[in-house]
Amino acid sequence: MRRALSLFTVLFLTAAWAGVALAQAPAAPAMSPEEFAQGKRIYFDRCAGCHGVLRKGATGPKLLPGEMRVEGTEKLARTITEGTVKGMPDWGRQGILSPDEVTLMARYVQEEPPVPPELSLKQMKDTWKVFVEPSSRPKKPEHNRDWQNFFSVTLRDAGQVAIIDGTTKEILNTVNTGFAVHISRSSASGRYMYTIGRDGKATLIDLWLKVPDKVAEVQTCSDARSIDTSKYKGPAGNFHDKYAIIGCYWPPHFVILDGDTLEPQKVVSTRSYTYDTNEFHQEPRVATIVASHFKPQWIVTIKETGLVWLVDYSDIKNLKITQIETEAFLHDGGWDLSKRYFIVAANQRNKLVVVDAQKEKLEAIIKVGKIPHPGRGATWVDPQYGPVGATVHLGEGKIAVYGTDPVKNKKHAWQVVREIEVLGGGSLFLKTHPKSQWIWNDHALNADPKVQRSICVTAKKSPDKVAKCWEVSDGGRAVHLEYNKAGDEVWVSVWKRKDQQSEIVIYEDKTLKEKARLRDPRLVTPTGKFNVYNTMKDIY
Ligand code: DHE
Repeated sequence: MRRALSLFTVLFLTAAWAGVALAQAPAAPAMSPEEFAQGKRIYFDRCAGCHGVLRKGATGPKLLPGEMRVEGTEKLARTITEGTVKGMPDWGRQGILSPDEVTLMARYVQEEPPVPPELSLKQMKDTWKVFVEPSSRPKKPEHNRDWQNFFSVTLRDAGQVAIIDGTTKEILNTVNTGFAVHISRSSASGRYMYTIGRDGKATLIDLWLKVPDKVAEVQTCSDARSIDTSKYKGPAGNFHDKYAIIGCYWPPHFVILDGDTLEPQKVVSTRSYTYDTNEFHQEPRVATIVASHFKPQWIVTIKETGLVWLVDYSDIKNLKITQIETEAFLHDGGWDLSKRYFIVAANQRNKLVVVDAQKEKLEAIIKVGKIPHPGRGATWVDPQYGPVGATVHLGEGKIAVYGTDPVKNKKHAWQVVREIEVLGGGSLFLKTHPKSQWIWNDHALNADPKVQRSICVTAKKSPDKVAKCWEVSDGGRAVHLEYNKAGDEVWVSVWKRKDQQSEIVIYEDKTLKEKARLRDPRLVTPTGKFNVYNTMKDIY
């Protein structure tokens, strides 16, 4: 007769098995505390975004110490130097990590990952600084510039953003922010620009000051990618510019802050269960956040659990969150033309998720190409299919165009209606404007240097194939496209290494002719560019 194993026996066997497994894995190579600290910093800067803080994997595979020790330092160093076909950058070959740093990282990932601390509201408040109190800020702009045409430009490796006057093309200020600012978002009024660093430091910039500058800052986490503001006016205009929200990778939570001062008000953990198998997840990171123009509502996407949370900010003491089950690995997204539907990439699932923000439910899931990466996407009216949206892809060279009008174009709604071939994969962003005849796209992460620095345009009138592609510069990566307020210029970053001179190239949209080339020693590694008017109105 089979006898059931006692709990003691099970525990003993499990412990013994774990001990054997551990004993079989080679020991991690020794590291000094200084080397470990350097590895921790480089891991955070370059690796955590894809592999996760706990190294349990996300966009990239898991890097658990036992398995890494089996791989060994030499093989790991080769991968870090050469990258992988699955999309890991060739850090060594690009010269971003020196050979010594590559070896250090190959050793570091064999160590147990350190778990960064959680952050309480009190700890956040301890980092909070107001440089100019709201009562001391100007009541109207202190300059005669068209501030709605300012651009906030990420200077990634300088830990700054540049505020550039889109009309005169002058750099008005370079503002010290968090490390490697990921995005800038405008307040509903447009007067303030909010930035979020990868290190979780948020900065509030007042564009009405004589020289636009930061008026407050706070650190709400140690790893973050998203920030937005309250864009719903409300019956008495009482929500405009009232709140900001920050989405964090680590700790996995979002934080609601006062819009004028960045004083943290409330922290909400995103740790919960995956939408499909209901397994607990320790590190479900906040990916894109967008603000509704029609309701006091933020759309907060939780990457690993595959849940889209609709956060009602009308009463933050009695916060209401609607949790919508969608698909895992949510990443970047934005509104459709009507701003009723929110569309986000589930990038590792090769899908786009569509949420109806009005009815507060999942509307559709669209199968697209390999690793879609829309940024906020591009939206326009197609001659045949009516209102459409589009995404580019990291994994293949195509733009997928899908219908977004379930009322007048029901047959095509949430179906891919066109596939436009571009120069190759590695595309990060595409953009258009209601006044433009073109859809622009980049290929910033393509492996071929010529393609990396090339962009293409497709005509809305004849969208079956790209109309023109060209190299923006003789080096670097051409990345991220943004229109000016009038919708007649397109700005493209030429992102070079920190020790090289990067550029911002400005094209006349109508003729595609180069209009200006901004070269300035202050433009260190420019990437994302955010025009105040277009960001405030969600025009893309
Ligand atoms: Fe981004 C948007 C995450 C790497 C430039 N990026 C986003 C968003 C997320 C995200 C979740 C959506 C924010 C929102 O809308 O609220 N990005 C990540 C990563 O996890 C990843 C893959 C790795 C990492 O370690 O950060 C990553 N991103 C990059 C880059 O390397 C880019 C090209 C250069 C840079 O400056 O870091 C980059 N990401 C951007 C930009 C946007 C963005 C410019 C905003 C696009 C827009 O038009 O709104």
